[in-house]
Amino acid sequence: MQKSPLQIARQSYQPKMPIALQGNVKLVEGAKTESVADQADIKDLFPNTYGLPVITMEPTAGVPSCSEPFNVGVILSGGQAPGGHNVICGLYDGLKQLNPDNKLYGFLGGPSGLVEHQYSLLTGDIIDEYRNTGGFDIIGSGRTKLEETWQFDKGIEICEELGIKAIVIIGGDDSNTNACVLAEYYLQKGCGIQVIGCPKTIDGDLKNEMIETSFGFDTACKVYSELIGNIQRDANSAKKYWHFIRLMGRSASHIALECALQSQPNICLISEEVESKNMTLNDIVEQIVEVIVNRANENLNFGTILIPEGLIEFIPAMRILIQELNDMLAHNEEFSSLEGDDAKREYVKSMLSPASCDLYRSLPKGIARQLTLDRDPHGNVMVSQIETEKLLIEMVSKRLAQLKATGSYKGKFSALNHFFGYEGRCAIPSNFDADYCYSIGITATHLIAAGKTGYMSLVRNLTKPAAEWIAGGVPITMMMNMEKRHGKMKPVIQKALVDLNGAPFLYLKSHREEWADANTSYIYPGPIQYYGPTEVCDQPTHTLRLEQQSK
Ligand code: FBP
Repeated sequence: MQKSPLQIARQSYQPKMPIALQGNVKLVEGAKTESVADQADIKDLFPNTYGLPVITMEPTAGVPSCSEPFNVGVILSGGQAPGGHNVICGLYDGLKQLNPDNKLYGFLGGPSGLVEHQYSLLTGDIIDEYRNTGGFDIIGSGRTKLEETWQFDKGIEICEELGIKAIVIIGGDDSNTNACVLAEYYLQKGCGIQVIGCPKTIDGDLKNEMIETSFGFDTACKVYSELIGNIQRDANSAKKYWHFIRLMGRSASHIALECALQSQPNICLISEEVESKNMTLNDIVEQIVEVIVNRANENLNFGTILIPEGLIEFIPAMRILIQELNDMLAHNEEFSSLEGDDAKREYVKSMLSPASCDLYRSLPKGIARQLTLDRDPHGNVMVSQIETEKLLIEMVSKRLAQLKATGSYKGKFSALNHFFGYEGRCAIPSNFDADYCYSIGITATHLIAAGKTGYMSLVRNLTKPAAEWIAGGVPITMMMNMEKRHGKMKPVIQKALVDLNGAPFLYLKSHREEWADANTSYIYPGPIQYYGPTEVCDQPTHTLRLEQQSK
């Protein structure tokens, strides 16, 4: 594989680590825990993994070692996030440090690798190729859900064949929920296989009292913010375009919010606020139009608007429409067999409630079609495929034309659309993500060596220098509550949406009028720096800093 000079340099970067993980480690158990809500139900469903204590790792004398060698299997689950390879490198190094005969197997293509017995042995040569690199290509990822007992039993078969003592699942909230279900099942079966989760997702919505941030969020937001900054400088130079920029993040608006804090755009929509204010699509359009008109009055016919990818689902009427479509399209062979967009459109209209039908008809055809595309494995619409930024441009443009006709708008409106998602998910991890992920991997090894199961690898105190980070384990049941999925109540890790009373959102709220109207208050963050002064290279996200400062 040919490499750029930066790739070569990054291969020998040694991630910074907490003092506690630099030598031998002892595990200190705290008090027993409770789930965040629905304690009786969660306890009932997880009799063996409920109430476990939080674990903290402390340095102790001696060198890390274990006399009996053991094997571990690792799975990458869901969307790519920068740093995943370093979790695996940390796991590998941690295992070899404990006993050079320990082995690490990678299950290929995500959770399906466990079920279909697709795996490869990860050797030192392979691991070295992937140190501090972006992507999940070392073993691949996938979105198969591990939720049925026949899948769990197939997992036992392969683990017994390969002598695997523990499975590490690197994933988001759903994958870690499934990790806990698997841990519980294996305890009930008495097969002795441990399961440990690791907190991954660029979306930033796997966080709580214990998990300060999911890995990948830092790098992805820095990449998008660089691109937004570049666009802002272009906008401010040419002074002729409005840029509508949609950002990945699925339901939560954490990415859009963080990018706004880093780059100070003229407008940043936050889905959670739209929902709390019960805003319609027209309300959102009016809000954008007001800023455009005000800026046009100052002869500023340019600007930037950040749009979270999940926005459309947070508009109450749209949510009802999408829910109706989800229900209608679930395993609907009649719909799938229809030929052509027009036939499909007519079918959908005939099946919707009158209110949803009116809304569906009012949407541009392209957007309406995107709403009926294939669902994800959870039966949800894939928001990454809905071009909300184009919908907003079309609606804003129509509204401005009306205002122009009445003489209340005299500006020029020329808009460009962008969608940033895949550009950031496999970037070379920032120092923060490279360090954080490596520590998550090492921590997971210690949890396994100590016989723990049903835990998520935990590294916290992340706004401090890496040496002061605190490593440990958090019982996954502690993060769970009951939620409705496919019409049934299920135990799931609670997803963290943007907190409208939280410091990051309040910062945006207190500055957005100034950012909307100012000639320019843009920040141009520039690219991620890997080498140089610590205040340039090692800073965590604004979100993390503001959240930790407000505690
Ligand atoms: P995870 O939740 O699995 O980490 O994936 C996040 C994400 O990048 C979302 O931001 C986005 O909506 C989705 O994946 C896109 O999925 P796909 O990779 O299947 O297109």
